[in-house]
Amino acid sequence: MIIERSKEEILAIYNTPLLELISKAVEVHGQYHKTGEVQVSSLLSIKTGGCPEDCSYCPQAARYHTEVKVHKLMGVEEVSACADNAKKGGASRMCLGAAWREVRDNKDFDKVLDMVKTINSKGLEVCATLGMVTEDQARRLAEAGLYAYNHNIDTSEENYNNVISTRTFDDRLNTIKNVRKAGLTVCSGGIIGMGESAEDRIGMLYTLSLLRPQPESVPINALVAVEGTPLADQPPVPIWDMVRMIATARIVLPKTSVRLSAGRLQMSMEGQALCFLAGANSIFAGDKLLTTPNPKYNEDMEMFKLLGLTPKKAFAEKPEEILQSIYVNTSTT
Ligand code: SAM
Ligand code: DTB
Ligand code: SF4
Repeated sequence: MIIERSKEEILAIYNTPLLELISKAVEVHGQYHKTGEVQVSSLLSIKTGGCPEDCSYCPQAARYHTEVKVHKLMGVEEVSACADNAKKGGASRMCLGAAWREVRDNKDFDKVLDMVKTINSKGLEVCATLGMVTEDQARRLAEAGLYAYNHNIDTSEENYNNVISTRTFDDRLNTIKNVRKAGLTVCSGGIIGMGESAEDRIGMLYTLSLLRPQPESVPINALVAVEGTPLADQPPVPIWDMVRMIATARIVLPKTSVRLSAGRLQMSMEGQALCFLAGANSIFAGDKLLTTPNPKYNEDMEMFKLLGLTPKKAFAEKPEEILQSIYVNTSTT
């Protein structure tokens, strides 16, 4: 059963003495998840840079002078080859990212729909993060076999305008609603390490925890501070904050897949082990995230071996109605 908690209650959980917090998170994790199983997800930037938005953490915003090279939308064949590689490497989920403010109904979108169809037919969970979508666009993605749509709320409602000014917190929630209406699973989380307060971190988890159903997937990113962005000089996130954030997410979003996302390059293996213990269900594997470096694939596989982790299979917890639509889609293609 999902317990509705106030911000104060969530803050109290976040501020629990660390070992007690981890111990509570371990208990919830064991109740709802297969401990020792971690999903390997693959991330691919299908359209890079040149984005009109002003997200202050993002190296892909056209207005900041970063080293990111603009790249137009990739071809379906190339994306299909990347999916084959990801699958060979043990990935069961693939996330396609595009540096768009929103999806437009044009040839590029048709191409993305083809990418989704192709990757879905390989038996991978396909996730996409393409900016704002209408209900109709979300439905077309669902029909193409999309499993999840990622659209992060990034921070608390109160802090949102300090981070992004070209769209509102409500715009984000509205896209999440559209995604839900189309029958897709929701992936929405945020970033820590942008100079936000503990209350902002909790405000973000509070908003996510109130969604009904709660998001199936919540990525927790540690800021990757990129030269040229307004947040370039932010100090790295202490590992203890990451562990607290993951453990708190685990407790207030008991059924959700909590994803240890960006920022692992700065984390020790011991630190990551604590994150898995505290309830992290997934990592992005591969030498690159969207535009920034990620730990080497072989090192991650060594970490799995050392910690006794096994990669999770695709569609392990798929809601019944989405499973049915996948079977319909794959049987007609
Ligand atoms: N343009 C789409 C959008 O904003 O929804 C999709 C791509 S965007 C890069 C996806 C998410 O990546 C952002 O919402 C943010 O949470 C995360 N992200 C971007 N840059 C990051 C950074 N430097 N460090 C950590 N996370 C980052
Ligand atoms: C998410 O929450 N994190 C991923 C995925 N969703 C799309 C993106 C991380 C991007 C990190 C910065 C970069 O590599 O450009
Ligand atoms: Fe554009 Fe997404 Fe980066 Fe914001 S986070 S600048 S919307 S690519």
